[in-house]
Amino acid sequence: MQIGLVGLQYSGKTTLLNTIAGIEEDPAAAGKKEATIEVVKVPDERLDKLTEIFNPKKTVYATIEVFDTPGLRMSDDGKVKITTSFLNHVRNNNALFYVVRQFEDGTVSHPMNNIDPKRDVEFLETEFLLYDLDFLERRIAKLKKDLMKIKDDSLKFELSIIEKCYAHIEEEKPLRMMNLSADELKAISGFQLLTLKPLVVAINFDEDSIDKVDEIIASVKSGLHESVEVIPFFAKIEYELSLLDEEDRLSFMSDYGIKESALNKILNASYSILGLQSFFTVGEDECRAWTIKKGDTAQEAAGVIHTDFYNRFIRAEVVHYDDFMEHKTFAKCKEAGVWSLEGKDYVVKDGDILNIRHS
Ligand SMILES: Nc1nc2c(ncn2[C@@H]2O[C@H](COP(=O)(O)OP(=O)(O)O)[C@@H](O)[C@H]2O)c(=O)[nH]1
Ligand SMILES: [Mg+2]
Repeated sequence: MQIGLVGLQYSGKTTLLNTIAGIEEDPAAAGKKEATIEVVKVPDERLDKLTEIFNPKKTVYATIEVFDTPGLRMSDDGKVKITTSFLNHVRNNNALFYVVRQFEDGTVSHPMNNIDPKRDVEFLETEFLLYDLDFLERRIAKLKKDLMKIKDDSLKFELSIIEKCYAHIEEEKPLRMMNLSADELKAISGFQLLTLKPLVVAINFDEDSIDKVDEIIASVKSGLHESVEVIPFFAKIEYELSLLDEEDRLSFMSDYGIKESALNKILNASYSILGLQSFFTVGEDECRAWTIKKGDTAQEAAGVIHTDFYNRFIRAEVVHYDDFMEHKTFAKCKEAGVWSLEGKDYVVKDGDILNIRHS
């Protein structure tokens, strides 16, 4: 799963990525670096507790790939433009985080010259709408041309959906606001339409604006669909704190009034907008957290571990993490009746501990 940090140049994307990935950065590279991708470990206290109990040779956390897209800059004509290379990076992201800037710093220029996070969000939304509109327009023309040559029901179906999407975007509404059916979504999923991607807005605050966080978030939120999450973070402060040891970091964070780390906020928002959840596998060799979608079945979960487990699935042994922590061994879980043997259609719950039986 890949999330993309997108935004104007100097909004704090690279600082944010360095903070959550624990990278020490050369200040000279600020604002200029090419796109990078980091694999970020998903902290999970439940996995830490399971590790204490099983004492395995190896503990493997779930990971999420975070993509740092090169920022959009002002071009010679004084306009900020979306480039093809930018779009090529963003197209593959499963969810987008608009990183916009509230911090004031005279030494760091803003491509649009003044600080206005709401305007920056609107700018990104408008550019992405225009991109989708243009794409859909060209697709409609092509489908119509093809349909004159051949009568094909699947092409006709596609055209009807694309026209519906086009009409929606013409009203300046992002595609993620449409309630498309699973079939409709499937028909257009290959196009990587930008406004269809789940969205989180992340606002980068500085020390001086901590008091204004709620007010600014409410103002940015007011222009967006209710499904869009808006989260605050403090790139510079948190980057500096990330270089300290854990104890100092937590104590300084609370001094600043920062309740939750940027890493936690980003991961929680990602899991929530993408509808993800975790399950665990445990043993003396390895304790591990795996990421699946909410609603996935035991067989689908098995397939995430190994395709063979999917193909040769027989049953899944299931104990929920909470039950396991109460009883501490599988034998006691069985006695207490909280251990079960489930078939392939069992819907996995967040925090299930699974052992897959396969042939
Ligand atoms: N004063 C201040 N500077 C920041 C903050 N966040 C980022 N910066 C600085 O702004 C510049 C651009 O940040 P960077 O993360 O490279 O932005 P990007 O272009 O979006 O990747 C760097 O010099 C950062 O140190 C902040 O909250 N406060
Ligand atoms: Mg950058």
